[in-house]
Amino acid sequence: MAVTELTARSSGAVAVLALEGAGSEAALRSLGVAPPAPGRIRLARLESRGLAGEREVLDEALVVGVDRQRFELHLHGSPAVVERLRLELGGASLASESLEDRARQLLADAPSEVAARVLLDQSEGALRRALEWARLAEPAVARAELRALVARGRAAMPHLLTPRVVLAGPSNAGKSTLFNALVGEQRVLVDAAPGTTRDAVVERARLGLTVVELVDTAGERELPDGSSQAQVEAAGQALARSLRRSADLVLWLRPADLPGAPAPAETAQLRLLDSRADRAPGRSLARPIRAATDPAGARAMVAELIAERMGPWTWQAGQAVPFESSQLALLERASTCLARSERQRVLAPLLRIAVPRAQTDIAR
Ligand SMILES: Nc1nc2c(ncn2[C@@H]2O[C@H](COP(=O)(O)OP(=O)(O)O)[C@@H](O)[C@H]2O)c(=O)[nH]1
Ligand SMILES: [Mg+2]
Repeated sequence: MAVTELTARSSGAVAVLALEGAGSEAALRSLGVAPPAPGRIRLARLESRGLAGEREVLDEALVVGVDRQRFELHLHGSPAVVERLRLELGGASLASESLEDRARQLLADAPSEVAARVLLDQSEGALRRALEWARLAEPAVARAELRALVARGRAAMPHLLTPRVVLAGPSNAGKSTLFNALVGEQRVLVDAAPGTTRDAVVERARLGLTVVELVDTAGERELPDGSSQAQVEAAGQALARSLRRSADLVLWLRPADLPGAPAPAETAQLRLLDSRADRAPGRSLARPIRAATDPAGARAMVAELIAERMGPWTWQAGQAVPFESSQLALLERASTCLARSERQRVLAPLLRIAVPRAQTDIAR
């Protein structure tokens, strides 16, 4: 369950707290309130029960049933009451720390130094401060800020997640040899007999400035039908095809010493490499790879292709950057609501971003 304040803290008037997610009904009951049905509003006394079972009235509030797992408490608004209720609901510490905590968690797996610096800034509160500022700003100013955040987050996202690079191509093209050269150890069996690699092998490898998730897959080749070996290999090829679809970059190897092997067309996501180039001296090749004889050269070429695929990215120290796609989605929604000047509806997503995960998600 997430607890968010839908109104800015002030000394008086009305404060609105939203309870959302699994456990929100139970939380209401713990305050002595029967959860109202969706669309119903009930005036209720919010009570706390002390250790000895004594009851204390915290506030009298309008309790609104938004849907089965979402309720709003319209309180009388003293900050002390709001704070106390948040504590009663177990939401206070979560709300004040989750964005920073989340950034800190992701920091451990940052794929590059730049990504680590950006996540460090967010773990120190850069994004939270920007959101709190936007929450209190005039709608037009807030909207401009949200749009800038969304644009910045979109540009940053590919750099904050570890890119997946899939090695593909016909059997015996030299995929596993290149994989070993990139990972820097003899991780995968290399064999002259086609079909040696049947499942997918995944390793993290640092290439240039970026750590990538590198995937070696089973090669494409005609299979003799019927045999159990052919079935295993066919499953490996199907897996390879699905991994290629999810890749940020596919490196398709075509053996230079076997010209004419079919290869797909290049796209932004797929690059062709001329593998086993040392076996084809004299042929002019666009991207010669000699993983067996020149692993360092192969690493340099792949690092360059990855950098090209990621594109340029400028970033300023200390800047607020949304760092997860769920945050981007919420900010986009908030900015649309602001455009329609639905101030109340803006605040909910803006605040929800501060509590990005319900407790069930945290447990996972
Ligand atoms: N001469 C030469 N042989 C290579 C090179 N890369 C791979 N091979 C050989 O090609 C064969 C198939 O290699 P492998 O990496 O298992 O291909 P895969 O089926 O695509 O994984 C093996 O005998 C390798 O030693 C290379 O750069 N130069
Ligand atoms: Mg292989």
